[in-house]
Amino acid sequence: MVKVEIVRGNIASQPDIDAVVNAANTRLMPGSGVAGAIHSAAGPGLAEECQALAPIAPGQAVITSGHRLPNRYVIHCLGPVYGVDEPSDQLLGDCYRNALMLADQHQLSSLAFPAISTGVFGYPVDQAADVAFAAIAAMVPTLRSVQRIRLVLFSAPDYAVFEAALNRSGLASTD
Ligand code: AR6
Repeated sequence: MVKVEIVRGNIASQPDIDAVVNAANTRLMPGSGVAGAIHSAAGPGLAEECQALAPIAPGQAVITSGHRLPNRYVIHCLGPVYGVDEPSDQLLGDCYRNALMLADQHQLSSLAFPAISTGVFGYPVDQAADVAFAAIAAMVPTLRSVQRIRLVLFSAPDYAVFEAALNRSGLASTD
């Protein structure tokens, strides 16, 4: 049974989770928003490890260790720039699918995502939420190791949008 949950908070402060997902840039370097929070909490060792894995393409995911984060791993996903990288819904779904596949391959039991592409990359939050939960719902039956999937929303309005989408998706747990 896979539990899908949403919380309001900071992706860099999820100590009970095996891997956090970074809303990365193609060079896997520190940036603003999620990438800034993750790299500053992880320390410079993360950017050093990332150098060998860059560049990545929209929809792709790569895994590194968590360095000084409270998590064992970081899974870096490059979301689509809305209106530029097309088809954007497919590419955004690929981020969630590829991150979940990597987590399962590494036998992780829990993974936390931010709302990929909804900041600097301009993806409308309501559409991004539906894409995220559709991709997660399609992956859940294939997962062997992952048991907990958390979406971490920074703002109260984004949390409300993701809460409504989670309820529509049929993934909301009943406990
Ligand atoms: N924890 C959780 N969510 C956050 C946090 C945080 N600490 N900070 C921001 N958000 P963004 P993108 C929310 O811009 O759109 C970077 O500079 C934010 O409110 O981080 O995929 C990279 O280097 C928004 O809803 O990611 C790339 O160049 C969501 O997380 C580019 O921006 C994603 O915002 C990636 O853009």
